[in-house]
Amino acid sequence: MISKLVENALNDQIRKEAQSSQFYLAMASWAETQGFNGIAMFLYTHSDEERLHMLKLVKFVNERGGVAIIPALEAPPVEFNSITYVFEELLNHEVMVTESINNVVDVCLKEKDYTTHNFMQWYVSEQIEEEALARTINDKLKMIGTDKGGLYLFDRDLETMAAAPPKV
Ligand code: OFO
Repeated sequence: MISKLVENALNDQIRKEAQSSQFYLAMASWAETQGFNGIAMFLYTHSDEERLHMLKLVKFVNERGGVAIIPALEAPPVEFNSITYVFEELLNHEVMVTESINNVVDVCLKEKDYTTHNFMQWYVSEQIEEEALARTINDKLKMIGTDKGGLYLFDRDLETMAAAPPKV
């Protein structure tokens, strides 16, 4: 059984994962309209992964005697300035999610909830990977700068990455 404080922290995380999925979906859709099909595929896949992160939390909360709350979501932007901006925003968003996960872990420790603490370790590792990936992508984009040929190859690279099966 989870405490009210742990339940609230997990429900807050459910909202953040759902919001991430929504945000990346908007990025994917915009990239698709700009002709970047590989980047769009990568972002669609990323959006799906965030939904799975949310779902995993929903099931855990309910399994542990709490009540998962399916949240209303803010509308994400329709337009993005550039591909560089999209991935800068993605990295900023992941950093915010990492902080939020650390906060859930903190609440678990304060409440001496070692079961939820253990469950959350998957998210801790996942964030290390996601932040690292987002940083690598941002570094590549910095190297590419305004080179159109570079961006074309980058788009193809991300298509290959998107084809990799999701980790759940
Ligand atoms: Fe759910 O891992 Fe990104 O936000």
